[in-house]
Amino acid sequence: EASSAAPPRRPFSQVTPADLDFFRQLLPGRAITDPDVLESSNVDWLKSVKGNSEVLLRPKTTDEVSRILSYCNQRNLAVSPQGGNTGLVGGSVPVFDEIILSTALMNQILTFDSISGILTCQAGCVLESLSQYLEEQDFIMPLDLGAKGSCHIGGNVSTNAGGLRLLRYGSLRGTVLGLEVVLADGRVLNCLATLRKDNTGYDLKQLFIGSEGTLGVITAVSILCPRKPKSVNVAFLGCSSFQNLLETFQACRGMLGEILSAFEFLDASCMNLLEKHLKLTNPITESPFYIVIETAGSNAAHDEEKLHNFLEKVMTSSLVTDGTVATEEAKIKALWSMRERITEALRHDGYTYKYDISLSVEKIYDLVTHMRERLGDRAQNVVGYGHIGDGNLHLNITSPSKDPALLAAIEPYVYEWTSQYQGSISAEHGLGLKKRNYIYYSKTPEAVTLMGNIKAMLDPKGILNPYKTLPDDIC
Ligand code: FAD
Ligand code: 2HG
Ligand code: ZN
Repeated sequence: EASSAAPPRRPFSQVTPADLDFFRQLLPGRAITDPDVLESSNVDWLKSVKGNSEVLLRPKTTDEVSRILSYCNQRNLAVSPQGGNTGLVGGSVPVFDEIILSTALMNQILTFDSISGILTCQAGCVLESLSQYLEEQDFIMPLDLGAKGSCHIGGNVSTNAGGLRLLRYGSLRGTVLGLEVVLADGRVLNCLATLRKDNTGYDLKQLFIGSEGTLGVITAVSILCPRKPKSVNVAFLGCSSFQNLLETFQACRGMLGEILSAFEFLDASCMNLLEKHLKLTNPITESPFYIVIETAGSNAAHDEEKLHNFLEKVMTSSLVTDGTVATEEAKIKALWSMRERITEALRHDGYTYKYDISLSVEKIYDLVTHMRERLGDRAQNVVGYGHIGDGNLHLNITSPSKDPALLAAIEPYVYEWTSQYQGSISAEHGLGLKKRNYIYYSKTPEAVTLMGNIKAMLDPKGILNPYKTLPDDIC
């Protein structure tokens, strides 16, 4: 892609046999050079960015991470931190020969306090494993996303992932209470507090949330977890227009109030892809738009009554044309997969140009309509879905293969359009390699310069995840 094209390799050292000896001694059996294993760690989930690293390190402890970074910093060796490698902006894989530092073996739960609901764990714990662990104790993770089976909590924090429950439990900037981070020179920064309130000076952990591995390697996380709701309902509804969908959202907020835990949408083009590529069956009659509403509460009768009243209202007023409701787990899961598996369906549809924007919710779908008109037959599919409750649209455009002419018709138009309405060009996925140079569409030059100053202070040699997040003119 135009701007994601890799910049020239910076003058880092190259890994020598002596370096390999050091790593092998430090991490017996866990300094991997087998090309078959490296192959998958060098490529991102979308298979759109491919690095050429010859070393994959799998530390188990914070001390090992500290020794690795201290050594790499002295030797001027670049490092690309990697969690579950599900990131969507080319941030999790090396661009050239950066050493891959994986958290895959840092998967220990450290403590869980069942009174406060505070979980402390290593960064490499898989999100779904944490959810399973917590559910046994009647708690849940405050975040959930389609990549839960692979993504690591450290990767989630490093991208400040939003996901499907943000509407209810807020962003990781609120639920993460503490972090342990290894800085570029190997120093361990212990900010692993487990306090709801702590206004002693600057909140340093916030710097590492969403900084995509460019400022430090997160080794442990403490996070505030909600109680497991006793009653969960999911409604899958059809709407004849986006305007009706917005009005349904308004009604939903008013009538479901505190039990609303998700309000997500997909358009008919997404449904076609789910049917075509994943053989999923539309549970209701065909509609231009579909909504997934989840309620989570503590009293089934109360929740069901509220949901019933809401559904009656939106159906009698024709805001919603058809719908189905699930209360048992298997059906809830099936309905959720209509939303969670769109990204997977898109991957089967060819090369995908992905946009992840946030904007005032009334305007948000205009972009999809504009792009369909603008691109006509040049695009294979133009689809819109996302987190309506958070004002976050996922616009995805597919073509049979990479298509520079199509790309030129999409970018920078999409970014200009978003910027014109003061939107964000990356609502929840980050900038990584692919979007780093578009940062100015959402941030002022002064802000970006200050980001560069922070990077220079924390990582003066620039060894941590080079070519990512910050634009090429900054570092
Ligand atoms: P990786 O992909 O391995 O890494 C992501 C970034 O974090 C990279 O820059 C990497 O260098 C850095 N990093 C990883 N671990 C560390 C660490 N310990 N310390 C420092 N830096 C680190 N995102 C959303 O926000 N909401 C969604 O709903 C959502 N759904 C998704 C659904 C699917 C099917 C897929 C494939 C992706 C989805 N994503 C979503 C993208 C999302 O960013 C990631 O899934 C997740 O947060 C990344 O975690 P990971 O462990 O895979 O990190
Ligand atoms: C989602 O909400 C993810 O499903 C992925 O953030 C979005 O693939 C995408 O564009
Ligand atoms: Zn999303």
